[in-house]
Amino acid sequence: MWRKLLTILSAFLVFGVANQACAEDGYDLWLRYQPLDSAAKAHYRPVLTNFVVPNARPTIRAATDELQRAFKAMFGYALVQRETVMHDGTVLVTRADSPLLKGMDLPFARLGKEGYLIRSATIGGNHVTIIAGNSDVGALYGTFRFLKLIQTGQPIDKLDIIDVPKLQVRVLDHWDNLDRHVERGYAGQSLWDWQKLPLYKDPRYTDYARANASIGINGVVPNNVNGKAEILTAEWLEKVKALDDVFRPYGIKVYLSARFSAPIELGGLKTADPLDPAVIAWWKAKVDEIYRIIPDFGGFLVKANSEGQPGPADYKRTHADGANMLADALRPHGGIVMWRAFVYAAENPEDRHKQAYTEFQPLDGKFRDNVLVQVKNGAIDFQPREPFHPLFGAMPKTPLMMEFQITKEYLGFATHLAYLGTMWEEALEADTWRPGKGSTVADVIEKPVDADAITGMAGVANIGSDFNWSGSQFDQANWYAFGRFAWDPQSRAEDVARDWAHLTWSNDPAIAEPIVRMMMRSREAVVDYMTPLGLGHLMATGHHYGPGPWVADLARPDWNPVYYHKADANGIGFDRTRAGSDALSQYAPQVAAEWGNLKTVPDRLLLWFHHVPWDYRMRSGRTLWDELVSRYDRGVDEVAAMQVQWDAFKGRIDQRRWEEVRDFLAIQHREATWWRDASIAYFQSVSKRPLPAGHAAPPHDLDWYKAIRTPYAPGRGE
Ligand code: BDP
Repeated sequence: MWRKLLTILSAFLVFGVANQACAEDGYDLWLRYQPLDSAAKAHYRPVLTNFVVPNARPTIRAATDELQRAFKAMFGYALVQRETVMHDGTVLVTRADSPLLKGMDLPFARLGKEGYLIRSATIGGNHVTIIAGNSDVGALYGTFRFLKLIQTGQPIDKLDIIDVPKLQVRVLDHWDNLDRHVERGYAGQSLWDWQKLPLYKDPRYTDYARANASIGINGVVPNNVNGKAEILTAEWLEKVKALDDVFRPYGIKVYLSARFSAPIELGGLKTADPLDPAVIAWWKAKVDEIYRIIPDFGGFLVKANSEGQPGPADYKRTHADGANMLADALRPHGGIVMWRAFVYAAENPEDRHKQAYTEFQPLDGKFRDNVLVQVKNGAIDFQPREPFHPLFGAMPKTPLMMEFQITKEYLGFATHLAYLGTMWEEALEADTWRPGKGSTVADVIEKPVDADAITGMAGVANIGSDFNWSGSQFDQANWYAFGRFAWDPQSRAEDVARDWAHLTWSNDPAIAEPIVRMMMRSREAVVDYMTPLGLGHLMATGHHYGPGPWVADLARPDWNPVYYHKADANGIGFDRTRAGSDALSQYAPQVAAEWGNLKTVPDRLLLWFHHVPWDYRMRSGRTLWDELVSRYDRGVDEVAAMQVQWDAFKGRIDQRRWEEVRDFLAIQHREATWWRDASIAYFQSVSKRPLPAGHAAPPHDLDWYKAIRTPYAPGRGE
């Protein structure tokens, strides 16, 4: 009787657990390791029965732990672990110098520090799979790639793969404050529970590190660029060290945002002048202290003289003076400085588009070689669409790193489905024409300015305490894509989307392919319903939530949307040609010629560079006004189409994630309509044109939209 009860009970438990495993919530990201069906198991088993752990170095251990975790989840039982001797079906995760690889002619010379190879081979008569790099982290990256092959149902019996990252520093910038508020964060609070660190290390830190390592991210800046100096005190450095201890096995270095005035705030000095000997000595001592606590510390990220942050200009010094002083302190330890070029001076009446170039370009060649200048993809500020930043290609003697924003400050926060891979691809494949045709932004950031120069890419993270990490299921794709583009800036957005869709949703093409199509069109939809035809910076004040094209009363001219669209009775758009601000002259002549000419400028950048009459005839044959209205509607229609597509997946995707996406799409549709209606109501009040036939009038008058207030929208700035 008892035995019977136990059987029933255990059956219930097993059933309960299995059921739970099916109830996905997004926590597992793209590392879901779904159980394989018996055909797939039978297919893989001969190649995958055991693995060798030749040593217990932490990174190799992390790799084999991952292998085991994945194997258990996908196959339902553990791999056999061996010490050295190999058998058929062994996976060998190791380094180039392993005695087990002795006498084999493997192409390690091509792998650099972090690259890997995956090779099906025969050793001592046994069929084995070698996953190896010159470093342990190479082997770890290879392991994740190997697992991806299985997750996506690829064959693994005749492998010959080599992959090497094209950029060295692949870093996530968290805009997280010490009180856990995340500036421009829409995924809950900061992941870093500073209050409980260093003694309590949330297991999520390990899962975060796994996710990063799986896509090759090798650096983390845990604190905001608008940072407090306290992070540099001994008490906080101990907390940072605790994070670093978790991240190290995953090949991830910790960097810190450094507040330029820290010598005053923490050191009690009267100045932070980068040429002052006491300031230099303070930073040197501080850096030495950091390395005593965190020996593999990566270096500093600095936002200086931008949006109220202190910096070298406070002492009439240049950005190079400031960056070099920190670089000198870091150099003996191998640390670097990532110095941001996102600057626009408070009193400068120059077109904001031009200011970073004006300030930085003359400093080309003046930075120490352990400084990277970190440049946003566009010259204004992460808008849904911007032309590439004119600094790319214009500082050939200075390592420039790309800064993308993964968090969607300007693309609908967490709820709008907007895959950013297409936006980044557009920026990276843009031709700078410097020095000549075919020199894309990707080429500029990839090609070291000299043999030892550093290269890199930074992404402003979209990660927080939400169970799904990124605020929405689809925003995980942007974290994933960032890693892929940082690894290889020539990646194709569609391939990346497809990989992600397979890993995250399903290997069934009937599900994955429509998802890829949704993703590929999604960013353009946002552009259409928020800022079509090259418009930009039209959002409401402060939190940047919702439309505010009418805003004209902010302290600085270039904080006001009216500054950007310049709509008046005659037309709309910012004239950046020679007749206007001449920002175009900061680009190579060929680029300036193409974009400066109404006949050749692409529609997508028209109003970014030109002020155009409302009745201007577009390529479509419509007037500019009619085209503008139809773009707004096209954007909203696209969201409606995504809703229809998603509804068709009902019952074919796990319930909880499906419902979340369905509801978020409904929010997106409502907000897209709000953007469309408010923008049309406003621009019509200026253009005084009737709406083209077939396009509905906004349901409310302009004042109604202007009166909308959302003071508690998340992610506010500091
Ligand atoms: C803007 C954000 C602001 C950031 C700033 C930056 O609105 O919160 O501090 O960029 O990049 O996009 O420093």
